[in-house]
Parts: sequence; structure tokens; C-alpha cells
Amino acid sequence: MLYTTKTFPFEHEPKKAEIVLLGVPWDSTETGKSVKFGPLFIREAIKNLPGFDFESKQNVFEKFKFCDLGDLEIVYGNWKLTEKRIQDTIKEIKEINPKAFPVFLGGDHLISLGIINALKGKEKITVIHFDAHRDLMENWMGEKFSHITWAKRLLEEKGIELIQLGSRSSSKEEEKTAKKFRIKESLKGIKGKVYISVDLDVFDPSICPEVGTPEPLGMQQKEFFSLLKEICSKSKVIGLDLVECASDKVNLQTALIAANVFKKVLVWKKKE
Ligand SMILES: [Mn+2]
Repeated sequence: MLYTTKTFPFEHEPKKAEIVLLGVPWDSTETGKSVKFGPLFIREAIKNLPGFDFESKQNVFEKFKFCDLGDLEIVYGNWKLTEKRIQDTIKEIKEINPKAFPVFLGGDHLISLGIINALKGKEKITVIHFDAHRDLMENWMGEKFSHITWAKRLLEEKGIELIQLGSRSSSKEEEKTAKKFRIKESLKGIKGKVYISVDLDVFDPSICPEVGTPEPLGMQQKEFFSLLKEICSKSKVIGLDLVECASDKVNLQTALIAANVFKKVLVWKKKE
């Protein structure tokens, strides 16, 4: 008998899993507090999560088969090589198990660019971007690939519609870009394939204080979770990331909230 523990009470091999978890501890472009240990502490929070959901009376750990792949081995300071590793890893996951629902733990927000580019196929997808910031800068001190510029790079890709929710910190340039690309700020009319990217600084700093770059006057939990429920009920969610978690101890709020976002997506997500 092996009395050992893993992230989930019942772990399955990647081929048979319905939910696949991957940490991406990249934070080389972070301009605030380090978010390198986000995957570690969100994972610890998931371990302590009760699978049973009061509202729906279902246990998410019984609803789905899980597999925790661990963390991606990143190339510190080199986005090009790290992005290639992100894309190769996602490609491999999709080859092993095309139906698996991938969940990514960050890391700074630049990782979402590599992830979304790897996940998108020929069909149009909607990216729902929860964030205090627009992340639409053309460059950051000359650097085109940063956690502040990733959404602008994403807009340059084909077949992506971007919806930004919770933004409250921006620049003149970013507002111009938002207008030019007709970025939506509501869920009106959403349908089809949706990818959800959650920068935890979308929440008010009183709720999620340990983030890379906190911004006052943020979203409250009630508003956030009702939007999340609406997304899951109206569209087909194809992936989720939880980024910018700067927790540096176990059981701090930000990682706990991130674990709850993960759980609620699984509660509301339809079983294939
Ligand atoms: Mn942000």
C-alpha cells in the first residue's frame, strides 16, 4: 500500500483524464511582485478544497477524472523558448487526449498568449479576459512580449474575439486600441467556443491582495462568480487560466480564491 498524496484524491493518467492541470511558473516579465510560486500555492489550495458544492449539491472530484501534470519546465528570461515549450506541451496533451479540458496556473499573464495560440484551431474563439488592466500596450520599454502587452499581441492573431471584464486601469493608447479593435466589455451575445483567462487582480485588493500589480476598486466575488456562471451556461469553455497569483505562503486569500474559481468552472461546466 502506498500512503501517498497527490493534488487530487483520485488521479488518472493523462489519456483518461477529463481535466488536465498544468502549472506555468513563468514570471520573467512581471513588473510587480513575483508570481513564480503561483502554481505551487494554487495547487496547495486545490488540495484543501472540499469537492462538494453547496449550491449544486455535486462533488466536482466525483464529477470529473483529473490529472495533474505538474509544472512546465520554463526557460527563465527567454520567452521565445518558453512559448515553444508551452505550445509543444499543449500539442502533446491534445494528441494524447483531444477531449481533455486544460487548466493552467500562472505565472505572469504573458503565458496566456502562448496557451491561446496553441489551443485555437481554425474555428473562431472568444477569449474572456478578466483583469484590472487591459494589457494592450504596444510594447513595454521596447519589449513587445510582456504581461502588459500580451492582449495586444493576441489581437494581431486571426480568429480571436476579445472580451475584457473588470478593467479599471489603462492608458490613452490602450483605450484607443480597445476602440479600434472593438473590444467588448459585456457578455451580450456570447456563444460558441470560449477561453477564460483570469488575472486575479480583477478582484478588489481586499479580496486578492497577493497579486503582481494590485489595483483598487476591483470586482467583488458576487459579481465575478455570476459572470463566470453566465459564461459557462451560454458557451463551450475550452480552457481556463488563473494568472498573476503572488501568494508566498500557504492558505493566503489569492490562491484560495483561484482554487474556488477553478472549482466553480467545474461545477458549471457541462460534462462532455
Ligand atoms: Mn492585471
